[in-house]
Amino acid sequence: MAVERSFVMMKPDAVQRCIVGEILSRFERKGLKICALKMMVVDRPLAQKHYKEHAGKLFYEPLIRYITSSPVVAMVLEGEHAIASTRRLVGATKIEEALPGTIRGDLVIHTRSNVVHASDSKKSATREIALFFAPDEILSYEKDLERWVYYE
Ligand code: 3AN
Repeated sequence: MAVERSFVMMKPDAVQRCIVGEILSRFERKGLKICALKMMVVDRPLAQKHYKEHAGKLFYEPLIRYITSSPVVAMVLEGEHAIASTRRLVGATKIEEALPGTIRGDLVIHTRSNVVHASDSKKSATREIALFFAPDEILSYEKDLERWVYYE
């Protein structure tokens, strides 16, 4: 089984709009395991590292301002194909392409304030998890219901 870990972040607008529970619940219902979870303020240096591939783009400064504007909830989610699965649950970046049923398709109307981030590849997941979490903040544990989530 290809068990992966993804970095997922509920962004400032998710906290301000009181939809953290709704978003978290969608990941939990899918069967993803929460291995780390914390509320924090993203400072500018961390925001710049996280969004380094967007440096210089027109939306870069507003993006940094937005992600540092209010607390976020950062998480590590684990499961079979967790990276692709979380991206599909999250939905497309361009909001006009985010399908109903996805988090963005159901809860977002504007591309910048798109409530949630999820790693887009194994490389990004490894990098982003290390940026936001110390190794001892990430827990490995068994859940009894896993035999029902992963029935063999
Ligand atoms: P995703 O969050 O779907 O991985 P990225 O990494 O391409 O998307 O973009 C990071 C963030 O930058 C997006 N979540 C969104 O907040 C913002 N963003 C991306 N493209 C645009 C755009 N064209 N206009 C405004 N903001 C954007």
